[in-house]
Amino acid sequence: MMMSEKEMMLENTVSAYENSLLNHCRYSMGEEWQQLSKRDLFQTAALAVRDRLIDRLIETEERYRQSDAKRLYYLSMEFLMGRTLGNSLINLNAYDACKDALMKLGVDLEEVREIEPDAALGNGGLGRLAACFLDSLATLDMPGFGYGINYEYGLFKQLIKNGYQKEEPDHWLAYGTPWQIRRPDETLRIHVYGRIETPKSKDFEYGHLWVDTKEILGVPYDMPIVGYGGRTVNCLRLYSARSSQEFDMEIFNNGDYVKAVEQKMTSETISKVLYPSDSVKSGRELRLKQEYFLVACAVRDIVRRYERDHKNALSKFASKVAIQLNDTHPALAIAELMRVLIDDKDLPWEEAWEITHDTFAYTNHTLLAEALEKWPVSLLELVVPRHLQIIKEINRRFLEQVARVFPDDPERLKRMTIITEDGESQVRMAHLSIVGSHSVNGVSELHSELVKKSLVPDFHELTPEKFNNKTNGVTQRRWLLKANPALAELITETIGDRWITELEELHMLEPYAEAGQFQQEFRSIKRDNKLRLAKVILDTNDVVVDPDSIFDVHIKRIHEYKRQSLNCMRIIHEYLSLVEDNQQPVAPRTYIFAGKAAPGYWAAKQIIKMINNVAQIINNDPRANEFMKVVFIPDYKVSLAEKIIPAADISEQVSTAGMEASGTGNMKFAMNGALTMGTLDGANIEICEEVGEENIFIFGLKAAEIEKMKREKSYNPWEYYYHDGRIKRVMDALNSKSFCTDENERFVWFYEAVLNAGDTYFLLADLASYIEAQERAGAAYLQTDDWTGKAILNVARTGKFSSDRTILEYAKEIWNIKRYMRNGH
Ligand code: 26V
Repeated sequence: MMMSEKEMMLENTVSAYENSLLNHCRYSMGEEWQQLSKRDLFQTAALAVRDRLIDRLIETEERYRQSDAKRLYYLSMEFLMGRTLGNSLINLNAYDACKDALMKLGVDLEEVREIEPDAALGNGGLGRLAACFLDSLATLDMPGFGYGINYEYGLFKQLIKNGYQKEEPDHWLAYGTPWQIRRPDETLRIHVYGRIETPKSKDFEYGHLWVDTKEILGVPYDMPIVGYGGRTVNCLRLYSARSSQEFDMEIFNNGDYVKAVEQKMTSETISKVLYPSDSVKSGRELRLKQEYFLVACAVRDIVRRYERDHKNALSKFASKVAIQLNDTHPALAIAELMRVLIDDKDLPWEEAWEITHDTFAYTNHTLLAEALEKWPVSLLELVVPRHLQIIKEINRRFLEQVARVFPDDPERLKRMTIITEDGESQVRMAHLSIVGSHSVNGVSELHSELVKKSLVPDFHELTPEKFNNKTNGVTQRRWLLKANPALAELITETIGDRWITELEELHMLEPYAEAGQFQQEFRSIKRDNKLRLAKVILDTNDVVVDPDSIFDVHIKRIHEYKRQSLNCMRIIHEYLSLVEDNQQPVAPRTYIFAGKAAPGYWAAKQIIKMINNVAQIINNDPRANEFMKVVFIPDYKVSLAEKIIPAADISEQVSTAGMEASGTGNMKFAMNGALTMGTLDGANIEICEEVGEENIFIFGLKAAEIEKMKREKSYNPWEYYYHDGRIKRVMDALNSKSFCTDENERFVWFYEAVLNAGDTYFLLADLASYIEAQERAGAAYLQTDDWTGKAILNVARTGKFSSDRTILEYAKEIWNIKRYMRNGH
């Protein structure tokens, strides 16, 4: 007799885990328990968890299929997943069962978890957002799936040598990963290069032939994504590039064995390495091939799945499929879907266009000019000639439409064209994304306004209904429940556990903000977290820090606009006030930095060096010792963030107003009871609205003020320099030998960039206001009960910033997808 689904599913009891562990030890690892190395132990535990994920993955897919559910596909070049073991156990509600089973076998789960390498398949905010979204989709029982690239090398490992960043490869797949299920049967053949042959017959209007192409195989690997409660397991499908056997054989048969192998290696480089830059434009052929590879695999897989479930009815495609473009990186998907519908499915242009436009939606994540993708027409011609042809036709029709609405306005056509003609001809991927989508969203209220008013005002004027805002969020399962188990437990004891899936419930903590007992427990948890971090700092930096000092934390990618340098200037100011003016800071502080610089971003790397030099001088000055310490913790990544954020008292969010699209770290800190020191930028504005002005430290110029100063060219940094002795002293120190421990004139570039090159990031304009806000924060910290109350209110009022809320908005307003609960839930 067949077993029912339910009977087949593995249980989450201690004894079931013990069984699984011992089974995998023997039959997957081929070892005896005592013989397992640390890494083997991780592998074994992961396999036991994976079995359970697979049971539920199969059940979930069946549920969606039976309901003929509309599906959302999230296309992203980056998914910054971090570690999976602890997170999956928590979401399966099996953490204690697995922990106890391991304990019975003499093993500590916490230690095993530390072995797992981070899946660092992303650079920063954009990639981590994608990971938080997948967690929310699964938790909400929604059919949402990720498509990405299975990079063999994730984001580089950062070492700090002599104060400088050094990069090392992150071969995270070196030992394989238990979290991926290889699906060779679903391998796809992708075509690149080649040329277009125009057939003679006229009735074949767009059906040109794309011939002489090279073929690459896309092999899918599925990572199960379990939602909280374990009911739903969705998946993230990552593609590895492999060479196509036939093609290699052809060269091989011609007798050139070495060339055949060479060819094989070239195909496989496509999924070799994640581009480590999050803004500086690359324009490189390999990056283009990566973007196209993702898009070609995803679109074909999506169409295939649709056709499997809906025989011969492509006209209904957009009612069953939504595709979200995570920035413009996968924008070629628009051309690829058009190509499939026209060339492979023989649909007329108009019909194909309607389907495409109704299927796609685009999220913009940055206004920085240098991060807006443009691809040279000549490169597209080489790599994807058929797609270029399609883009040209999209553009021709689009400009015709614009000219109808705004006749006799050639300047407007120039501003709006997808393909620029002046100088080197280029395709503007943002324009393509807007034209090919029915929705365009920014990631915070301010940012979405700026998208409409400054980035693409002409597009907003043409199709205002497309534009909308979806303020980012983060998953409280990873960033509170998992990262801060003690605080999570205190919250659950106090208000119950519904906050885990409905973060607005945290409001129920408000009445406890001033309660003595609660405050005391809250403080003691924060102190434990600080102790735990102090230990990490001792291990990595060999610096002793005081857990009773203010932990003032600035962690994120290193970027000039994020202004780690502003923080650094403020620290120098505080240090000089101490040693030269004998002015002691009101409360001792530990300044904590972490973050990676793009390997080719010189200024960002110099900022790392500056922080490390300042750290060295200050940490070795006995006069400063009891008041301040500065540490730069190397190799920032998701698993390190999970240790740092719960230990923070102050969260530094100090970008030049108007430049940080949203920020998501800001939300994680507030959720863990750190007070934000921030400018009115990105989501800081909304955090301020939620937590209240009295529970946040806001300083600096506003976006509109900066915009005005830029427009009127009225900003002169020298005025601030001469007008404020504190500012002059800091700048002069950087221009002198004071912080050049080893190399003279190391920071003269900075003095020049700020004073003689216009101070692009308005550092001097904001420094005085920043210093004053920090003094207020220092004084406030001494009012222990008040401070704790503010910290608790920050936790209580961050309900809005759950990615569950964000996903529900996308689902309702853009994707039109629903929840599909398992029977009985
Ligand atoms: C651009 C490029 C250009 C070509 C090379 C590779 C590459 C990789 C990434 C990017 C764009 C990065 C944009 C980004 O990460 N934006 C961040 O998105 C977060 C999530 O919405 C948001 O919180 C941050 O404020 C925003 O900076």
